[in-house]
Amino acid sequence: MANPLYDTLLGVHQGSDASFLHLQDGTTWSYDDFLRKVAQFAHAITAEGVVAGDRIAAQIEKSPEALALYGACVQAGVVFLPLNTGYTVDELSYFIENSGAKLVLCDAANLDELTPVAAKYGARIATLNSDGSGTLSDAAGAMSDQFDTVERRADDLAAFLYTSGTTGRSKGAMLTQNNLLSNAQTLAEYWQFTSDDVLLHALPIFHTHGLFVATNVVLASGGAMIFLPKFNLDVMIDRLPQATTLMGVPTFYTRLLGDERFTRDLTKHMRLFVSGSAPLLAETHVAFEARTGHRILERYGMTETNMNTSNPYDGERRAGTVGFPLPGIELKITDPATGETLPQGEIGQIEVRGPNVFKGYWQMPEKTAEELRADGFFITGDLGQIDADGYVQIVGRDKDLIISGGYNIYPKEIELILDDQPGVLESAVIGVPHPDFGETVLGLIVPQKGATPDLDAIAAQASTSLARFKHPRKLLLIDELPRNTMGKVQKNVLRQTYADMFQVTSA
Ligand code: MCA
Ligand code: AMP
Repeated sequence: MANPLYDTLLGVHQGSDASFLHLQDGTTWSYDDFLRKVAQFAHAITAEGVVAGDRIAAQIEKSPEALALYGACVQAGVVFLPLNTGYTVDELSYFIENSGAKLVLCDAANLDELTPVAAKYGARIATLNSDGSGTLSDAAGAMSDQFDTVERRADDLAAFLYTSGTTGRSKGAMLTQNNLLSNAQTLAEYWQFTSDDVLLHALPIFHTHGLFVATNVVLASGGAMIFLPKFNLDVMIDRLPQATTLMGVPTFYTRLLGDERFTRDLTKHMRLFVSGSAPLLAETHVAFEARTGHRILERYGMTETNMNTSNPYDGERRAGTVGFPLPGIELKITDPATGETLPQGEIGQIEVRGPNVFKGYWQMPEKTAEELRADGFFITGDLGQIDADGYVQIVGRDKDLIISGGYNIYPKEIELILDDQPGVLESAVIGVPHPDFGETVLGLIVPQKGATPDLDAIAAQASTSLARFKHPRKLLLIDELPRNTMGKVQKNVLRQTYADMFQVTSA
């Protein structure tokens, strides 16, 4: 095969009049409409001098054209690097520099700010706006709607997704064509997707969940998507009757349950609700079933691995678990100290191996070696156990990570900024339970002797360099940080102390 990912997920639909995208304005794109746009964009990026293996960094709003850009990268053999639309210029500069992107795509509203950044790192820049307009679209409009697909091998890179690290520096996870393709095919089969499915798509498309799970599964099965710019409760309730499936983070489900229009009747035609990216509380699972009669199917994945486990489609979907390893994927629980496999039922670190596991972190061989073993097992940083029936349960994290509404936040990145502020001796950033986002960010600051740091000024400073979703929802001054005998900050103690800060109510 010339380009496995393109040929299998996209090329097979060439000439098909079947619906692919139902948009909020009532219009529909067929597969053929979409593929012709993909080809035009492939010409447009090639005309910018981008060749196979180069990176394109894209901070663009969700739109059918943004999705076509992803397709264009696949068809042209270019490595697609999607970026959270919330990232600040500071954050973007790092990604552009680190990835060595040849072309940066942004919204016209951000062009002035990003032009010098792109120039500094030798990248070209073009625009693609939320309504599909922009300099790239203008160029594409004049191009042929047929493009000679660039040859790629299964282990050639298809995408970079940055994931933050415990040191505060983001790492570019290198994903191959086969990482994406094998997972899409496995999931489509496991979750029984067909061309009759219509997926209600309200996730962002700059992360694994919305792009490589939701979108690729639909492409693999030839179904359609109701493609919404973002999660909006009224629109979700309005569009649910036209859908057969929904994929979301737990916040989607708690928000739906919080609305009395979300009833058994509204969902009676639905085939499947999938949840992931963050733990789904067992009480949400139970409340959802009581309200709708559907059991949410929870699965577990990571940027570095796509999806690893899933509750069964036909068997029992067990609340509080993430199900079984997917076909072709091995999962073991090991002792963090020795790496030895632990007996069934014991808690340890979760390791996974399979065609889904990424190739390593871009230009970070030491980081890669720390997490990806020579035998192919990837150390996820999650702690779990396997019950007597084989269900995997995630019981915690070995890594210092906060997941807020499905977005990952690494405390170190925020602590580095807080520590730098006037009057601050040291800080600790923790995740505490939050009724809407699952967890949210709390910043604890220890002042220098005799100093009274200005918390408002500190919050303002943090907001200039960090994306909004990473901002501490609250900053508190405390006398000292609890430490163990080794001098390590005991974040578990802090998490217990401040657990009720944002008062969680049950769904
Ligand atoms: C928005 N805000 C947030 C978040 N989202 N703050 C913290 N955490 C968030 N997740 C900010 C907004 O900028 C706004 O700030 C304020 O919080 C309230 O916004 P609101 O309108 O309530 O939020 P929203 O726009 O409705 O978004 C919430 C959301 C969204 C729908 C839950 O965050 C979302 O779509 N999350 C999904 C993320 C995702 O796809 N994760 C998958 C990663 P202000 O008030 O100042 O304006 S992939 C992954 O994790 C792995 C591989 C996996 O297993 O899937
Ligand atoms: P990311 O780095 O964005 O890819 O996030 C991956 C992390 O999200 C995993 O390592 C887990 O900690 C968490 N995660 C994903 N799915 C689940 C789930 N169903 N339950 C609990 N945690 C999850």
